Amino acid sequence: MGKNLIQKILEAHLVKGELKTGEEIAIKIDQTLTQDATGTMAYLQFEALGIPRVKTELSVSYIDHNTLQSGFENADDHQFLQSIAAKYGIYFSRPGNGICHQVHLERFGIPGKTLLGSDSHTPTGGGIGMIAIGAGGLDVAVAMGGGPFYLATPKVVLVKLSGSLQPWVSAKDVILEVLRIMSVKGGVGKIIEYGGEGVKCLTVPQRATITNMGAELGATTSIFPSDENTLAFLKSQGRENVWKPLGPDPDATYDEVIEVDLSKLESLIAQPHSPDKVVKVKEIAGTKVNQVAIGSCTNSSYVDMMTVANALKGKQIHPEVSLVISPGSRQVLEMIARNGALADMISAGARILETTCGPCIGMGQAPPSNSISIRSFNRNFLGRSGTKSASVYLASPEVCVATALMGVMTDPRDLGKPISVEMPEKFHIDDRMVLPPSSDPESVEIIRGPNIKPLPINRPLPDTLEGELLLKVEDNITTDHIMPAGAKILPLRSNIPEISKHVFEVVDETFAPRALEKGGGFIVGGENYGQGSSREHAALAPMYLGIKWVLAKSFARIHKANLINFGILPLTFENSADYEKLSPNDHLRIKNIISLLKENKPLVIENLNKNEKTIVTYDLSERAKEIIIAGGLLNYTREQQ
Ligand code: MIC
Ligand code: SF4
Repeated sequence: MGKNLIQKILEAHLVKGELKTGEEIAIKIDQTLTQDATGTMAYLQFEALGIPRVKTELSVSYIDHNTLQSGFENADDHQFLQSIAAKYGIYFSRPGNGICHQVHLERFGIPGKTLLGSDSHTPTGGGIGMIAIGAGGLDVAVAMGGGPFYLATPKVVLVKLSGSLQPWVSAKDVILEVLRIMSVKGGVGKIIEYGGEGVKCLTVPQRATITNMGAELGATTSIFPSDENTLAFLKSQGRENVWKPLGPDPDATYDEVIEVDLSKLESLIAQPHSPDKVVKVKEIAGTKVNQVAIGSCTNSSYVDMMTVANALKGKQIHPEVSLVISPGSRQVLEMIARNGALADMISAGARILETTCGPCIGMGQAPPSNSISIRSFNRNFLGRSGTKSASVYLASPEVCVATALMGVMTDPRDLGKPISVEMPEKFHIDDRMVLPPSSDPESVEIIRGPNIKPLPINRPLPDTLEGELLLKVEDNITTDHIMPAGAKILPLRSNIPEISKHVFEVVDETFAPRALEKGGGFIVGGENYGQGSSREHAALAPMYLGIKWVLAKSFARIHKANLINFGILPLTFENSADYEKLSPNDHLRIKNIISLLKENKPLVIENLNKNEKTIVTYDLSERAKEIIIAGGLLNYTREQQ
């Protein structure tokens, strides 16, 4: 029987298990990436493993999230990361070099390889034919140490593209259409493989926009075949030597097939506060907009920037709109600076930001109260922009620039003659902002500023857990709800005692102090609990606050793995209707946990206030159970060593 592309790459990397849907497998990881917001913790964990040098083919540490440096914290983290990279054999992409996913695609991605990154948008690498997966920092630390990555064998969905994109319609509209069809939880437990005639009209950066935002489907990753377009991109980056053709067998089979006719697509937009609340731009055209932001790892490629610059050339943005633009990499910024496009942006009134995540993660440029902001980014979760009362929409750079010019939401077709930007035959190549590791690691001193606090260590799981239900939340709770980011909180990523004070702050400001006062407790959630980012702080900080289990209707993949890694039990209802039976402040108890887990039997929550019982189950591999019983992956790995 023919194989699909995913089966081929997974098989070539299989270390343990069998490729049967739902069964746990372990795969070899060729490359890793970290960014600074998750990296400090990942490298502290790598240190704790006691391995002298990374064992991957390539590991890169990027600085792109925390670059505001409004205090000493970010700058201290940068020094720590630079010194630890030099010591342990990791390439270091300096602040200013660009957003990890874009730089990795441009300079390091290789078709057919596996990439594990401590950032949920690592699947951007799928645009170049890699299996690129987002994970918690601890999983990435283990992979850097040569350990395999464990995952449940996903289903493979073929998104079959036909036709070609109409003028003014772009890659963002393709992924928004897939989000409209599948929803933010439609991809959980699945990998999305793109195929069909339509892939031929998409360049690597366009494909990367699509695989990047596949993270918003909850999918494990997304991938495109490696073909002539991949070769052309690698050639233009001076890296054609790493190209190889890769695709599914002609008789490959899939668990599900979704068809999208590119010719029929028009400009789409995701409404607040979820990337799947997608409508046609023309349905809401005319709505007044206060801010437009163009950039992020989703839409800041050379062609995106040139399209925006061409649309702005010789014009002025609307007087009531603030337009901010952040090119994705130094390569792109330097190219548009040299060819004059940057001057066209500046002249039109755009505010130019560093080549970093910036407003995407609330690092500056928070919009006004009750305003409308439209962004070429990938997430519009409540409060993520830094302004809780703002309404954030997501759309293509084409829609964004048209809106910035008109002051109201605008279908870019209204701008008239379409803009066509060719992919350059040669990109500007200058890797001097990527520092190779030291050839004399012994001599490297690791620099630790006062914001770098030691890792909190968890205790093994007790047999009886008793305490209070501290919080009950609804469906689709994101990691931005659990562990908010933004300019005030992100600098605390290497300081768990401090950052823990902000857990669930957007939902309930009393959560963290109550958890501390009561010595911990429990959380109940709805469907798709923990969707969004890979930040392990959404598990690590609750662990620090003493949270021992989270009971939800279902979990998002990365967050569930992070809960396990930090020894928090991810429980699910045997009967979803029991969600109604539990209320905040209920006093709860579970007994005989260890033996029941080992026997794979359901657990019973006794509600001591209401004198009721709730049966709860779990979907945990034997390894995951052992990790939780040990009190987390670090304890478990040490025990194994
Ligand atoms: C995000 O887009 O939410 C982030 C910030 O890049 C996160 C990582 C983090 O929280 O540091 C992600 O997507 O994993
Ligand atoms: Fe950075 Fe935003 Fe991309 Fe996350 S989604 S890596 S914050 S640009």
